[in-house]
Amino acid sequence: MSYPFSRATSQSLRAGAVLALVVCAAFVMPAIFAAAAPPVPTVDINIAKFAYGPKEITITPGTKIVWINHDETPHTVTSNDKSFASKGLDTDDKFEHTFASEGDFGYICTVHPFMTGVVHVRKQ
Ligand SMILES: [Cu+2]
Repeated sequence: MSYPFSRATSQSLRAGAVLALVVCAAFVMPAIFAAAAPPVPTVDINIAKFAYGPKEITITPGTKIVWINHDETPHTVTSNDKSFASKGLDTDDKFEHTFASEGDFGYICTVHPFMTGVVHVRKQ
């Protein structure tokens, strides 16, 4: 009499199939949504010769700025309103900040306060 055995096998196969579907959905669905999400617009600001380049920039909300220190000297990116602040950036170090809302964000290098920059965030 193999009926009870095959019934149990069938049930465990079905359970396995359901589990496989759940696992598949858990891993594949987020990937689909991630692929559908638009990429975050990104702008680089270079730090070189004790200056931010460009020193002044206008972006739209949701844009990410990446500051890159090309100098041999450490610099920081420290906003006047303290809404963002990097650590000391060594050569080739990067600091990034995504600007969610509109405003004018002035910033300085705390090591060299004569180094200033400003980010204007404006809806188009
Ligand atoms: Cu500096």
